[in-house]
Amino acid sequence: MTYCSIFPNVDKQFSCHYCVLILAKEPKRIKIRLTDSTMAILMSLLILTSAATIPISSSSSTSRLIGSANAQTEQDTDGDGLPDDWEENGIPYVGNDGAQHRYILPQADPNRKNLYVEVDYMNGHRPIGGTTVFGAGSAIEDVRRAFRNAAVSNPNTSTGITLFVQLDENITHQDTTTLNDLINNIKPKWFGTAAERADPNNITLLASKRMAFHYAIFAHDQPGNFSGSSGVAERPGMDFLVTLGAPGYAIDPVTNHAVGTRSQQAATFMHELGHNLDLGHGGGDDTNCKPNYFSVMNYLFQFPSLVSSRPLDYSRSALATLNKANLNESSGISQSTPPGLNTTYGPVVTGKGPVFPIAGVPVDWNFNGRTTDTGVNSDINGGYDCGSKIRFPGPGPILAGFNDWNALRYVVSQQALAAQAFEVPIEENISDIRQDRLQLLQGIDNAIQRLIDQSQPNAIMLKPTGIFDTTYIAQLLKTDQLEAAIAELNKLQAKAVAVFGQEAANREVVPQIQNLISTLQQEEPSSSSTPPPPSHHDRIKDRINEVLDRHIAVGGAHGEAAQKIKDRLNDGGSDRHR
Ligand SMILES: [Ca+2]
Ligand SMILES: [Ca+2]
Ligand SMILES: [Ca+2]
Ligand SMILES: [Ca+2]
Ligand SMILES: [Zn+2]
Ligand SMILES: [Zn+2]
Repeated sequence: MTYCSIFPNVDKQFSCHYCVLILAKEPKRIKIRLTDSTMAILMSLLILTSAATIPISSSSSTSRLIGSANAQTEQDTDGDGLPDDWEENGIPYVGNDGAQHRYILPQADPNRKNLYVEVDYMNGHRPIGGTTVFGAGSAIEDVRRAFRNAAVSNPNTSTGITLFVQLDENITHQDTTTLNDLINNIKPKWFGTAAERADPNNITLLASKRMAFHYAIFAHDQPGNFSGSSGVAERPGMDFLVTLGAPGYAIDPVTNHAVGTRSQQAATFMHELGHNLDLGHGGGDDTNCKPNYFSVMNYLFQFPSLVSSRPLDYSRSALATLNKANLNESSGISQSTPPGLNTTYGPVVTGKGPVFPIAGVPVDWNFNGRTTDTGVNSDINGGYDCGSKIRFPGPGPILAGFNDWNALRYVVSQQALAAQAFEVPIEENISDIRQDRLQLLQGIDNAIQRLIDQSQPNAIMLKPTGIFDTTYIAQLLKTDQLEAAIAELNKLQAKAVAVFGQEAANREVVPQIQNLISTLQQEEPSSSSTPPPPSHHDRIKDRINEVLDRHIAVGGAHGEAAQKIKDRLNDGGSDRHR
């Protein structure tokens, strides 16, 4: 397992690339395990004391009663990690009353795959759905649909997975949250519904629930160099965070709080859940930005910020392996499932990519205008935001295809969780989304240069006039002035058509311009032309200041005390949040 450490002083551009290894022997993690084993002892005691009323003949049936790891050896017809008995009758547990109870799994079917997630959300971060101006759709429903349409077959002859998302409760807002916070502080307090936690048998009830339910928090942001990262998850595991509250993510106009777009929420939820289900950024491996791996796990396709038409999906088939040291152009990228998906390859450098071919057709890997070369050596997944060494373009030249849906590990037992070390990569970041725009513009520059090189001398004459200079567009993109950028891109396209003709422009550059316009239209970021509205933290601070001012006005010792509090409040910097 790769060990990746946190680098304290890093270029912001790379701040999302790091991994942190959460060791199983990390003290707080151990605390959880102790709690679990204490719980197991407690449950065993409860079972022993109730032996008179419940027939128990061996320790193995004890285990089964409390739904331990032995459950894995029980019949699981549909292979979703939930024994048939749990799906038919509920997960068994013994309560304080000594009686056996069952935790009923909603919608469970022993002949169709089920997956369970409880979602709590920090104040202001309720997943988008139905009630906001972001649209009538729901981010969670987008993900449920993707699972319903999954490329997996079931014993009852249906296809797909029933994803049950329990959108539960609003929890206390905190500016930054780590995965360790989630595991050690938030989950013990907030896992389960209020009613479940109030149940007299809540300890064993919740222990049962957590054997089937993943736990997700829609939180604000992550600390330090992780700030701006879209999420974080155990791989494999049962817990994950979605963090789209950093400055620059789309703002909910009702609350004036950054929360991300519906598309970013759905994509990040599915990406982090994918890590829980044991997917890496390359599917079975961590090689990132593979053009032959069509999955929301791949940074090329997590957000629709590079390939605007990318489906919200895990990969449905394993495409042919690509060897960066020995590429065959006529073979291109093998056909995708569904066929004809848009992909992208690089390297993203002057004169090369990104370009956007579809799967199943020959590819000009070396950018020489022909698609007949063999033995090409080119860093085709390089130069993207996963193209640097720490972003895992891969240790060698081999880019393997992978079928995600066939490889999912649905639930991970508490014992397995406790025993493993987690490798936690830092995820796609708001600065990556901005960087993607510039990379798309780089692709447009390169395409125009190819058109100039291929075209008539009179077109070459146009080169020094600078009519295809994109510096101004780059400036607009860097400052989030996306509407103005779209207008300029439309002008650029009209110029390209006028100079090079419709056919050549359509071949090289119009699809690239349209792709960039489409990604910008989907991003709905805050406009930099209007200052960002104050966060709710700042508004609360303003209210406290108002109250303190009234006390200060009273004067005397009372006023002085209030003044001291006010000084401390305003020294203690909510700067980081703004
Ligand atoms: Ca099952
Ligand atoms: Ca099932
Ligand atoms: Ca809860
Ligand atoms: Ca070629
Ligand atoms: Zn927030
Ligand atoms: Zn990831």
